[in-house]
Amino acid sequence: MNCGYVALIGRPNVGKSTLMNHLLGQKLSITSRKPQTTRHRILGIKTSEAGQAIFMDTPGMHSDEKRVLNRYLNKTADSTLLGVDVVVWVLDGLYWHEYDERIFKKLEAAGLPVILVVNKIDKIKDKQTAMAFFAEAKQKYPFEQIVPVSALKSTNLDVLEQQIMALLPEAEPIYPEDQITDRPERFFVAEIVREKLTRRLGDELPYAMTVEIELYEEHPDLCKIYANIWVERSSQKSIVIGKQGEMLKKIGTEARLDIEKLIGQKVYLQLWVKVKKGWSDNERALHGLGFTDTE
Ligand SMILES: Nc1nc2c(ncn2[C@@H]2O[C@H](COP(=O)(O)OP(=O)(O)OP(=O)(O)O)[C@@H](O)[C@H]2O)c(=O)[nH]1
Ligand SMILES: [Mg+2]
Repeated sequence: MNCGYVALIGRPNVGKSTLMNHLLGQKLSITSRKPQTTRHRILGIKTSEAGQAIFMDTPGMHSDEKRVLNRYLNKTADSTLLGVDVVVWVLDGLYWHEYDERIFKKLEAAGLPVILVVNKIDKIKDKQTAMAFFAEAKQKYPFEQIVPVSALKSTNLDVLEQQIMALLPEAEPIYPEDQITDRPERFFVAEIVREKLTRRLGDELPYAMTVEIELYEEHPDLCKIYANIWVERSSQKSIVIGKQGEMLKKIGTEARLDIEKLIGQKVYLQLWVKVKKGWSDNERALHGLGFTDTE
């Protein structure tokens, strides 16, 4: 049996989290149209007859390092390259971005086997251009494989999974076969609330929004959850609450339904919106909200 760690890396919004969820056959990592949706490294464990692949979804790598939060996200993505066995580099379609040069350098330095995944092929109509792009990519870097996929439609993911498995070292599984992640449920509860906020209000709310679980109480017939939504300005607070509280109610309902699915129990969810000025630029505030390490 093969077993090992697989880093999913790439620029924001290319579909890393969608890819991990579809490889696992379970929604674990939150996704949205807005870049920088993923903020923490998220482990997704897939055990099959061939062995165990431990995927690590990472925040997108990007060049804007002006804010403390952005630097934190890049550091998290970079540090994932330490201690993994295989790297899966995800691209959105058939083109390179100027920041990709930096990714090539990081990969060269890491010296790990790399699979290039060209994602969102459901949007690519021109096969000739695709073939030319793959040939060019082979010249650019000694990729182990170049695999076109559609993460969203689960196209070619079985092939990708086989290629990944073949590159993992021979080893016994690290995690029990029924375990799919290493984070507690309350972490994913906060993430689900953040997904609903990002999907509904991503354009209006900058990255300065985060979710903190204040109370998580499991009763035999109900799980009681209080969560704080932190924003930077009182104008953003009004946006989240909406006219007569309508927006917050919608977000709360959507989140509650997903949380109930995740934990398999009825949920009472109470959301509060709170203002903390300039948190995404203040190291101490970031730490207070759980961004405590560069894992
Ligand atoms: N058409 C199409 N869209 C996709 C595909 N994979 C992902 N997407 C969409 O691309 C957007 C970004 O997907 P994510 O999975 O959140 O991207 P990400 O790379 O994790 O982004 P960050 O966490 O921000 O770095 C979402 O709107 C997805 O639905 C695909 O194969 N085809
Ligand atoms: Mg993501």
